[in-house]
Amino acid sequence: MELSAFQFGLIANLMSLTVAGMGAAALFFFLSRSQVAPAYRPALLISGIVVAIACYHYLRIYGSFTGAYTLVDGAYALSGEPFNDAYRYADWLLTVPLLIIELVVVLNLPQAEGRSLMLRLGVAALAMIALGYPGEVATGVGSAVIWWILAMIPFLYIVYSLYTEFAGAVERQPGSVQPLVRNARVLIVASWSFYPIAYLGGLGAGAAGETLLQVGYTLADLIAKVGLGLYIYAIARAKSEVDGYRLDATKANEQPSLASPNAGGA
Ligand SMILES: *C/C=C(C)/C=C/C=C(C)/C=C/C1=C(C)CCCC1(C)C
Repeated sequence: MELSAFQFGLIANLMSLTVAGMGAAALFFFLSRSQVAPAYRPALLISGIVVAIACYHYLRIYGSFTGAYTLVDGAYALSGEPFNDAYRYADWLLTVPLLIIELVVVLNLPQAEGRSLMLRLGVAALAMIALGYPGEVATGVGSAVIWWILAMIPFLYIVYSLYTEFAGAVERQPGSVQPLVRNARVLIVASWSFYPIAYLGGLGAGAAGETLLQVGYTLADLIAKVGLGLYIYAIARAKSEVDGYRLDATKANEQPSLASPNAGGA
C-alpha cells in the first residue's frame, strides 16, 4: 500500500506535533501543581505522568511510522519494516486507567466511593484495550469486527457509568465546579468515541483508511490527554478556591532576580 506525499506528510507532521504537545503539557502540569491546594496536586501529577508517557510513545510511533515508508517516485511505498501498532496499545494500557484515576482523584470523593469507581472503570478500560488489540492486528475484516464488538461492551459500560454512578458524585460537587466536571465528561465521551470510529475507518483498506486511522488516533490522543488534563487543572483551581486556598501573594510576587539587588552578582 502506498501513501501520497500529502497523506504521509499529514500523518508524520501530526505525530511530530503530538510529541511536542505532550511534552509541553507534561511540563505545564508538573509545574502547575503549586497553583492548587495540596489535596488536588496528585491529580495534576497523574495528568503530567499521562502526557509524559504519551510523549515517549509518540517519539517511538513517529520513528516507527517514518521507518515503515520510503520515498519512491514522489509517493511513499512500504519500506518492508512494519509499523508497530503495539506502541499505541501499550500506551493506552498505561494511560487510560491513569486518565480515569486523575478524573476521580480531582473530585476528592469519599474514599470507598472513589476507590470503587476507579476500580470498576479501570478494569473496564483494561478489558476494552485488551479486546481491541487482537482486532487491530488481525488480517481478516471479519475477526476485526468481532473484536471491535467485544471491546465496545466495556466501552459502553464506561460511558453508562459516567452518566449514572459518576453523575451522583458530580451532583455533590460545589456549584461552581459542576459545569466544569460535566464538560470534562463530555470531552471524555466525545474524544474516546473517536477511537472505535477510527478503528472501523482503518478497515476500509487502502491509503485513505490508513490515513483516517492514524490521524483519528493521534488527534483523539491529544484531546483525551492534553484536553482532559487542562480540565482537571481548571477543576483543581476551582475546587482550591472553594476550599479557601489562596496562593501566598507576597511569595508569588517575590521574584528574586528582580527584588534582590545582588541578583546575578557575587
Ligand atoms: C489516551 C488514550 C486513550 C484515551 C485511548 C482510548 C481508547 C479507546 C476508547 C479505544 C476504544 C476501542 C474500542 C471501543 C473498540 C475498538 C478497539 C478500541 C481499543 C480502539
